[in-house]
Amino acid sequence: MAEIFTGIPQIRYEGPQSKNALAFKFYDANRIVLGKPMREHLPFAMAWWHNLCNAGKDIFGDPTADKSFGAQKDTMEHARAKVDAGFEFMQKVGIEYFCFHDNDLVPEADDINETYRRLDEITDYMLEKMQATGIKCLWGTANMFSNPRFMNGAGSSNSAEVFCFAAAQVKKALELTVKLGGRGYVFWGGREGYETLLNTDMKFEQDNIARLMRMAADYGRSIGFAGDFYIEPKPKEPMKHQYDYDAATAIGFLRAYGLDKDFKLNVEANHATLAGHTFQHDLRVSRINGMLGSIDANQGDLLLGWDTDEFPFDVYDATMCLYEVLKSGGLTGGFNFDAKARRPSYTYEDMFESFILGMDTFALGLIKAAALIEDGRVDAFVKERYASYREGIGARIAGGDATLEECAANALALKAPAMPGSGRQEYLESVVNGVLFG
Ligand code: XUL
Ligand code: CO
Repeated sequence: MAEIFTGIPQIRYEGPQSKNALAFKFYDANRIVLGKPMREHLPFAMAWWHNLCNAGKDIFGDPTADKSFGAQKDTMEHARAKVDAGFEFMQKVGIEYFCFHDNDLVPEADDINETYRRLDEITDYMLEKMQATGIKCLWGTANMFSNPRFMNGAGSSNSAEVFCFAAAQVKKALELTVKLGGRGYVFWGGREGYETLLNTDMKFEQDNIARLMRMAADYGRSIGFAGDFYIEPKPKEPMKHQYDYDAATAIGFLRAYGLDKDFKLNVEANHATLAGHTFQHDLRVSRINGMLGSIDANQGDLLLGWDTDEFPFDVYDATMCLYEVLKSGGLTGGFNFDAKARRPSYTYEDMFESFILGMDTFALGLIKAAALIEDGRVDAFVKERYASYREGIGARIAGGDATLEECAANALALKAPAMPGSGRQEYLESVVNGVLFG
């Protein structure tokens, strides 16, 4: 099989002084951080859809990049060419995982039976490549938002026929995830939401989404899927309002429907910021609820109100992300670059340089988060801030032993509380700057 990315070498670590655009400056796979090599802290994944399918088309313009990889678009030959390109790419950039939607892999046929057949054929080919290279599947999912049948959602569709088609896609995508040894299975609620409540039975739609997820979990376990299911929260886009708005909403939903034993969250940076949170906020909400499973690593543009899916370069955000991941004891999933090069960055070199940027940013985030934890001043400050709950009435409150009368009696005896202590935000921010740039 002919090389596709000719002229692009194996990407290697050359260190921060390197000026070589096609080398890592910070991602050094074998460097030990907090007792573990970087590659184990950072199981990076390539998103099939952005890297191999997206050619820069937007609502105002045609594609700018050529992702045909020498084949006629929308044929099985093209599907195979994408496999060839994908595996060559992952090997050259040195990432060990990929994520996929069913229809990233093959063109959808008019008859779902034929789509199933195409999926079987392409995953046989992928499996051969996986065995030859050691590259693995991080997670699979079904695209239940592009086809017009899903205009009103999948699990939340008003049409029971559409619900069945969604179920058929989930069933197959789960089987393929098991076949490819995927660690996880994702539900991103693409159009699981509404445009207007005037035509929407919100309760019924949410009940039905939960029914679809319950069916998927039961079926997945019955065919030997031992990994985690994930919900990927997003507040809006494409729908005006999506049911899995943010981490807190998704966790509430999972608990309300008894799905929290099978599901965790796949937190995407740009989705958190669209919800009006920081990336770290949604990671923290997930972590403290034992629900932080996997991450879609990208970033948005805070001046824009949509999902730009940029490759991450914000080291502050990456540091705070890795801080949450380290405190969580790692991920059951990994870091999927659900990110695309900007439309004017349309060359093969841009594909590689995008991943180098993203991987270097997260490597820096890991190094700096470990340094922040080892430095200890932020953690010590937070611990000290709540010191009043470690003795006396505070310890009784924190232990769940105090009554309302007892607390009130304490207040009456004090007459007025002391000032609660400075929050020292500016000091803490300067500690972070010192760790990042000192
Ligand atoms: C869309 C998005 C999806 C999911 C998988 O915003 O993030 O690509 O990650 O369906
Ligand atoms: Co995503």
